[in-house]
Amino acid sequence: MNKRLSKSEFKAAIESNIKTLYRKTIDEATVDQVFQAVSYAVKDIIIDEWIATHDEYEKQDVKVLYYMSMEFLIGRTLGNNIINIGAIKEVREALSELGFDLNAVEDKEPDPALGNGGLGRLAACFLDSLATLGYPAYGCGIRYRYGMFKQKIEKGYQVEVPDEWLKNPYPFEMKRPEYAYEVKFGGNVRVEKKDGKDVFIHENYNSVRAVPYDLPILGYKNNVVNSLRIWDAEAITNFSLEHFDRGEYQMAVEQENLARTIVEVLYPNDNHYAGKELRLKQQYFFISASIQRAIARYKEKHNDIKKLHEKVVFQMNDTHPTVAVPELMRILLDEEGLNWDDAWAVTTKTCAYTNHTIMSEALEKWPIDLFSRLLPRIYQIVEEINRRFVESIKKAYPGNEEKVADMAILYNNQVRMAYMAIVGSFSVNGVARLHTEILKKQELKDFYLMMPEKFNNKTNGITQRRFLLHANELLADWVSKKIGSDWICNLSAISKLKDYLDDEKAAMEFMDIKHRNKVRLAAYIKEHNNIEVDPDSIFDIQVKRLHEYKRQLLNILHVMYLYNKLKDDDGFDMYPRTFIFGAKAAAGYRRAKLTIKLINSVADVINNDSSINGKIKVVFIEDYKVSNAEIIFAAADVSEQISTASKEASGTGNMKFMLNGAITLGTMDGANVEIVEEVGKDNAFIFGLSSDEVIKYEKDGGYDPLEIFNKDSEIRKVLMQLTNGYFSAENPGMFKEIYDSLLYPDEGGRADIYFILKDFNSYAQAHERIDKAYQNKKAWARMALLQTASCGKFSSDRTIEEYVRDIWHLKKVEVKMPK
Ligand code: 26W
Repeated sequence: MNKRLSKSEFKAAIESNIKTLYRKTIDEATVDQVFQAVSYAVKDIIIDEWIATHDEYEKQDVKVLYYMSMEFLIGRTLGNNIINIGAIKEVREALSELGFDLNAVEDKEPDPALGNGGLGRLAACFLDSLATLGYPAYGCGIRYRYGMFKQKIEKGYQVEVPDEWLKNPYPFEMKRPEYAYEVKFGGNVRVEKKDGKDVFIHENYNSVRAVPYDLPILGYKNNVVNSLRIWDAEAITNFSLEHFDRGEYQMAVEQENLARTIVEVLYPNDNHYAGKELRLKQQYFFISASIQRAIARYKEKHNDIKKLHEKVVFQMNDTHPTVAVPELMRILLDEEGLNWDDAWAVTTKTCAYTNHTIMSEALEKWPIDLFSRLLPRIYQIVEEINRRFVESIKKAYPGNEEKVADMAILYNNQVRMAYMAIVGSFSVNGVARLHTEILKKQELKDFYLMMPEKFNNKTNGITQRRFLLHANELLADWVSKKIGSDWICNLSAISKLKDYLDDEKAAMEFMDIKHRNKVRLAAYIKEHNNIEVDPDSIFDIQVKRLHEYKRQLLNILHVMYLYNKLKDDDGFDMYPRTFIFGAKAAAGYRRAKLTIKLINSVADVINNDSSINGKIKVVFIEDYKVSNAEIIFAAADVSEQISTASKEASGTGNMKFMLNGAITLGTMDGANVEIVEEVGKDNAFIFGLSSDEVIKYEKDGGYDPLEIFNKDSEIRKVLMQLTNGYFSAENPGMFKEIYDSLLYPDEGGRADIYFILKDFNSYAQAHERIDKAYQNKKAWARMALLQTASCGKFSSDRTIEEYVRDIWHLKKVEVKMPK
């Protein structure tokens, strides 16, 4: 096996691990135990490269990126690690000779789900690209005891089950107690004069010890191993039994509780701010620990803290890590003794901020009383940042009090985190061109006008190594056979496939692979849902978090409409279609959960109606997650990207589908715009309002869904079925809430705020175009192949190179290993 282990050595390592870990022979071992044994064998190989990488970083004294994120949705790592050390063939054979199947062994790994959706998965793709490109970087996050919940569907309803990913020891993590730091909460700040200077003393606080665990992040066959550092909390128990009477027992118990609760669970909200105190604790906990560590590391080699930004950059993944700004200020002021101006200059050259959403309900605004009680010293610093910023607004716009109200960090008894992130950063970026333009022209217009130089776009990307090389082996091999394997580390090379667009044999092979992947997904669906689906039908797939703006509701209403047509209209026919959904709803998001129930209720009726000859099947895949996503993307014909225009900042699922040859059915939203630009508008199915139209309706009104309801009998029929028990005979009123939301104004005075009825007909027409297009097999194959051939731009390698060029300014490092 590559340079260091032969197949037989690898076999020996697995057998020896089984022996030392479980006191068993390989013949007695379970697949779970083999998973552990293989993982430790792989880890053994990784360790040397891990050490070598960090030695090289030390030696070259490189600038380091700290990617700060509450979420890293890394998914299973064994398979990717084996690919990245270049040993997939050897390991597969070694295991097979020992009587085990690599895929089955991989299946035993828990999916580390330390993230919700887009933002967390993006962070994971970025780490993959950073390591592959050889850039020095740490991911900084939280070691949640429970990650994203597992979803069970019971009687059509979502049920949340805790995700115990640490039930068995996770073989790839390494505890690093030598880098533990104390993090303080609550208490009060006393000011003392010392040598004529104010000294701020934090007292009566509660504290925990933050202890890091490192996960190796492997570059592709380049010996680079970066670290994802996730922080665990432990109690600081340095009390002795004699002191119980002094109230220290109580203190110790409190600290135990604090430590346990801080890292207990990932908040399962995506795009929805809930304002929970524990969440703010989590934020400060991992940020304070990460920054303390970054500064200590810097000081090992450097004595001028004013040059921190030359060796360190902090990228804040959305506003969740924004306390980094005042925390860095605190350390520079209180611990390093800088004056305000110097500390501020360092901070604003070190911090950068990425915005991932314009949904107003996602914006973090912490109540001042909560914030100042939990983080008293940090709050003082925020006040001073705000005071100085308000002064600068007044200077820029004399006499304009409205600007102050619109832009101040502290306003209305709230800390507006996005504004603090912008003010404290040297770079502010959106995640797709349209999104960045909306930030500049609408949401953050005032900030853009005042500091245009900070704003820039970085269109998201995905790693082709997970989402093609690992997820779709058949296609990956085929692509490499046709054009060589350059695409693995340079996705733009995949455009060479365009030479095969009019090669019928190649197009047939491409579609044959798609078919085999559809058979694989069909088997997964049979096993998990007990539904038979036909791999010859069109696989039309929408997988992503469940959110009203993503409009799974539009999709299922359209399925109902098609079903009605099949039943009512003798002249109507359609190509068989399998509509596949996968989505988790936040546990407290009632309407999203009701939409899941609706999808399952519609599926029940349609799948059991033999009168439609199986023309439509509807499948809701339980527990959509990174590991089954890989199977799903590979099998898709149609990629549903149907958010209300302007609402989806970028989307990254759209890119994963494209990479695997699925054709986009979408609105002109997020990165869809750039996908269409790459494939050409004739090779995508685009529908619906533009973002400008949506924004105009939102501002000026003028849209009344009742007009559509009254005019259009087919839409009306579908909506009536939400209230007449057609799909919920046991409880006819069950979906009334959804019906009402589409027709009657909400508290904000608007109905159908995501323009579902407005876009319905245009969506239905796009589906008709798909139905027609699919029947021309040759043309469809060409179009599908063109998707894969055109996705070069959407590699996260490209995205990372742009971040490096414009924001981070890192240097590539080469790691050589002895042969
Ligand atoms: C405070 C609650 C909360 C939790 C998560 C607010 C906001 C979030 C995330 C920023 C939501 C999110 O994941 N946004 C997604 O980010 C992706 C990566 O940039 C984009 O592709 C998606 O369009 C965007 O919805």
